[in-house]
Amino acid sequence: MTDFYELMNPENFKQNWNKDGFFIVRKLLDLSEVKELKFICDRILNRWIIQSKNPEETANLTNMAFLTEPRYFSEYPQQLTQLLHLISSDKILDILEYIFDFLLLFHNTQYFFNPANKTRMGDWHRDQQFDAKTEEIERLRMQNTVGIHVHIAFLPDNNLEYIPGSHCRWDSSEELNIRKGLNGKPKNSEDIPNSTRIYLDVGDAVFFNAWGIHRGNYIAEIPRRTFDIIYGTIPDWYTPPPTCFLQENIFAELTPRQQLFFQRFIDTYKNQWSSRLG
Ligand SMILES: O=C(O)CCC(=O)C(=O)O
Repeated sequence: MTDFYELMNPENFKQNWNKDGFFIVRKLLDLSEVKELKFICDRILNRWIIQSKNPEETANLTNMAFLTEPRYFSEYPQQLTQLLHLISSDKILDILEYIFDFLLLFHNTQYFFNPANKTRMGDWHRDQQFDAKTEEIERLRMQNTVGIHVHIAFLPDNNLEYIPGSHCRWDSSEELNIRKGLNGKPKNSEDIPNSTRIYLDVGDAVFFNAWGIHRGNYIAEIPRRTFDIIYGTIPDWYTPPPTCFLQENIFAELTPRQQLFFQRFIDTYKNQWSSRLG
């Protein structure tokens, strides 16, 4: 078994993060970890599809969110612990602490999968654009906050495309036309310049800046199973839902560092959660 810390080169990670907006960590997880986590996430994905209003349509989506919702774990509490272990694992937190000189918060989880039969290329976007009414708001979010995706491949995955360096600058006019679908440009145009495709093998992870220009491709015929964890600073435009984090006793098997990590998430949002519930 490869020692993860032997493979790590945090100085390169930091350089790539600053220059390109992403870096790849090979073999973040070993094959046995992937096997167990894929089993759990596939079970949740299947349940989410079956319990949806229209399972046929749902199976043609590209990802699901909120895998830590309590409804998935009433019969399998241990599996929730396994997911929480991964989200707050030393491997990931060590890297995040190395890249940033302030603490990041947990935000959410997603699971990307190949659609059942509707292949399509995704739209180019920056995550902070959603619900931003003006460009000024987008730019302020980009300057003042951090959003980071950690995609972990459970199967080989080359579906993510990213424009290196776009995380720390505004769009060129060509990019803006595509991203906003202006002047006859489709939002999923193949013509966007300077994009790069990210290749992940089983167990590899890419850490990418959610504010850079990126997109996914969704190919029905090629199985895709990529777990995504989102970390960041507090977004003032969105409150993540509590999922499992209002339940008692979910941290019993976590280390003190892990408990502290999730407690910060709970403390940040608990007032907003209780005012919504109340
Ligand atoms: O990997 C993908 O399919 C795209 C991910 C993405 O666009 C996102 O998470 O914002």
